[in-house]
Amino acid sequence: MFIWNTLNLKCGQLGVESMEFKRSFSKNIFLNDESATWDRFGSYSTAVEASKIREKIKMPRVSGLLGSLFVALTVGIMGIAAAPQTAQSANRTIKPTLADGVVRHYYIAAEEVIWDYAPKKREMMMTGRAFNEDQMVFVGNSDKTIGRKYKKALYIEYQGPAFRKRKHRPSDATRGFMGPTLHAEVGDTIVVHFKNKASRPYSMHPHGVFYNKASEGAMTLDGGSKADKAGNAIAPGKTYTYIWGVPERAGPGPNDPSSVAWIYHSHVNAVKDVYAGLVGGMVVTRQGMAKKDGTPFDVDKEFVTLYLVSDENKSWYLNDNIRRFTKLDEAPADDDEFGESNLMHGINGYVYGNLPTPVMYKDDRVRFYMVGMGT
Ligand SMILES: [Cu+2]
Repeated sequence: MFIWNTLNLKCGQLGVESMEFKRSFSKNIFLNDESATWDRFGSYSTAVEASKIREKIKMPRVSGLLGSLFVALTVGIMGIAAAPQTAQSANRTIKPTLADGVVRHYYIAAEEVIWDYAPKKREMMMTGRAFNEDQMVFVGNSDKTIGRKYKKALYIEYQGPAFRKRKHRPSDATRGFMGPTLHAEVGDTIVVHFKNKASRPYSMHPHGVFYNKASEGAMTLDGGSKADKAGNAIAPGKTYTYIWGVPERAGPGPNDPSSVAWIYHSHVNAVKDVYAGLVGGMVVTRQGMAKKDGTPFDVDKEFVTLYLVSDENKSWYLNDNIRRFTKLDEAPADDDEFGESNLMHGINGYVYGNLPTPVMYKDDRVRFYMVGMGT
């Protein structure tokens, strides 16, 4: 039994669906040798969480007209507060979107890495065997084809403002080339401290949540002051603070489960940036339904999955990849086969079943957030 919900989002290129497996459905499936990895990451302690949940439910809920007033007020305050864009000054002035919300800080860098679409080097959907001829079109490296590895730019999460130590989360095992999943409860404010460690300008632009112009993270031609445009494109080496409110409309609707998914992505050139790899998920939990970390308390494990044909022909790094991995100097003109070889049909950046198996246990309550972009 599933619960489905579908949202059609404003960028037009994207649909998000979230699917909840009921307890009985997850019985003994997907148990395999990767379970050990998950154990090492730890699992949720249900007893502790249950007492927190009870406390949470007793909390009065700000809603309706009062809630809207709070949003309007806070939005007004944020509009003024968001102008100074250093991390330090922003930390002092940022308020949660609703009075009982919290401010959640994330430290995220854009970094150039070599990504492997098929690290298991085998077809893992059916046979576990070496790639056949048809599959080698996409994953085979030759003088004229790039193969399974590409230079990409990805969002990488760090522990703090020094951007020195990376942050690791249980969801890392399956999120592949997606950026870290941002979590928030309705009423919170998300603060992203973004550092561009890549070689060209990038940004972070969210769907679903509230932002003023300075935190939109998109190249737009709608006027606006210099301060309004400061977050549009962050130059290499620079840092920027994006402030995103999480009003009620960003959360689940009345018939949704306790959380819904959105995405964020770089939007200097949305198409080229996303195909370069700069995209991540964001989960908003209904007010009163979140654990301390923002994840929904009625779910034990979440998997964010992005179904995307990564068109490496449209990535900023196509020429880099050609020079690095082939004997060509540039993309051959009118060569359909070359173009085809760079269309990577993947889930979270893994092709042919190379996505690490999502592991769940009997009685786990599991939620999949299924995100589709591109074609
Ligand atoms: Cu978008």
